[in-house]
Amino acid sequence: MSKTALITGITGQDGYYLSRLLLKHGYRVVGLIPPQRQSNLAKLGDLAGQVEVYSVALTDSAALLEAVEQLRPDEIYNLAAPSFVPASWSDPLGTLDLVTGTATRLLSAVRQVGLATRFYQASSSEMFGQVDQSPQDENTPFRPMNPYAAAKVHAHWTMVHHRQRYGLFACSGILYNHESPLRPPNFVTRKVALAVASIKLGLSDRLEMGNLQAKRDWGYAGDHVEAMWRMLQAKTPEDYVIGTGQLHSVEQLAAAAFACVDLNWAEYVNVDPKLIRTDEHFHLVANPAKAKQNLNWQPQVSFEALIQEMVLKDLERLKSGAVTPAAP
Ligand code: GDR
Repeated sequence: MSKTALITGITGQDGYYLSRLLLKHGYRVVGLIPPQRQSNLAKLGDLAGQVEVYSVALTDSAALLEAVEQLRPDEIYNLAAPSFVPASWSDPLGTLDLVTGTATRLLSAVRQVGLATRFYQASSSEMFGQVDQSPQDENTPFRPMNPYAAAKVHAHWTMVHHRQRYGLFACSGILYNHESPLRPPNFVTRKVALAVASIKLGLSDRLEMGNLQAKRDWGYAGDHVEAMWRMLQAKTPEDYVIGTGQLHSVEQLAAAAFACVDLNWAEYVNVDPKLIRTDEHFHLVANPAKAKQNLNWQPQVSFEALIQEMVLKDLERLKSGAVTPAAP
């Protein structure tokens, strides 16, 4: 019999790649989608007709309990969260409620229903924050620097408590930045890809950026969701750092993207001081050795290949009118 997986945040980037992977493995995939977000299902594109939708408010404990009782999932992937980090400063409490509240309600439902449901919590490298060691691994302390990261730390510990106290098979994937053509344009990789494609087609003439010296460990979303799935197939529930182990600066990202269309980034990129973050960090890079050893997981798509895929996709979308050009 096929396994059932529930996914919160199914209409986001990771929801798409994870659904695709689980469907490939023969799962019945059910998205737990709040009623007001049903229209987002279209974002799943070709997968929309292959996944089931269960309409439920993620703030409603009783309704989530009922969902777990009815659907009897083998696995739950809790991906739902506001993902644009700076936005958490304008709504710290809302961020905490959504991130921690959803994880706590789902874990509590799993415990109450009493099935052997395996639980994945989407944690973030942002939890490490102001690090004094690089690269980071599963033993690096958390020193979050913004409300988003603090909320993710709380959700992470809630998951750990459920594992320790109630014996749940629950895992946390501490994921570094992971990107794809499905990234919304407010994130830097997609912002750059769309701008480069727009400039190449003569639809824009410059790109305003924040801190060009900020560095990130950028991987491919398709690779990172594979790690999520492998965590829940393992013998024991454990937490894993998932990243490429390679740091690139925003400047290197811009240079790589412009190079895809034979342009020189320095002729088009301006720094806008308003886009520079005050809570910036420069050293978040993964040591994914544990994932390699225990899960046999390794990233497959290089930084350059990822950026090229994103730029080419935006060129295609602009030519077909599927997206509007980047604002100059
Ligand atoms: P991040 O992603 O905050 O790391 O969180 P984002 O793409 O927004 O920023 C990456 C880095 O680029 C710098 N930067 C800019 N960023 C944006 N968005 N726009 C700009 O113009 C710009 N110029 C420079 C940023 O300062 C930053 O250093 C992502 C999200 O997916 C989180 O949900 C996830 O938890 C973490 O990655 C791991």
